[in-house]
Amino acid sequence: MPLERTFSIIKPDATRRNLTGEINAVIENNGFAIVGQRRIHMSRAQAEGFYRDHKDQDFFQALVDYMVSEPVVVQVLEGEDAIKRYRALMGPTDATKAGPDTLRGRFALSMRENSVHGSDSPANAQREIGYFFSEVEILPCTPEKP
Ligand code: RTP
Ligand code: MG
Repeated sequence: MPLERTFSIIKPDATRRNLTGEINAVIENNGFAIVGQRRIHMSRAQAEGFYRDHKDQDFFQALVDYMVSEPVVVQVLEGEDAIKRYRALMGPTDATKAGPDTLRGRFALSMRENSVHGSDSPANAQREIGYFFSEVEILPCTPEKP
């Protein structure tokens, strides 16, 4: 199966609790390579644009307030079947329904403060990666020669 890329965010509740390293260890131990990564403080316009598909939902303003409340870490993850596999590793939006081995099961504080984001489709992965990264900022390692 060819390598696929997905887009991830370590959200404000996690950066605030110094969980970036711990979450990255889980990501890497589950067969993903972090091929792009940057710590940013999102502007309101950036957060609104990123979550534009949710703009008519009642939680939209609270979601934007939360996403601009502290710095986040934006990432490009690479691996086989990365989009589906990272969603599985994250666990469901509602962490009370998330398994103990998932990132949200381990780290989420609430429905909103659920520690991580991951793209939910190939089209969204492409849009979200392009929203925060240019191609020259994404740097996979060269495979070792046999
Ligand atoms: P994400 O986009 O961040 O990966 O999360 P998701 O697909 O699991 O969930 P989605 O439905 O896309 O919602 C985006 C984020 O909005 C916050 N949220 N708050 N009822 C609420 O208060 C509520 N519902 C969702 C969460 O931070 C969720 O991840
Ligand atoms: Mg979503």
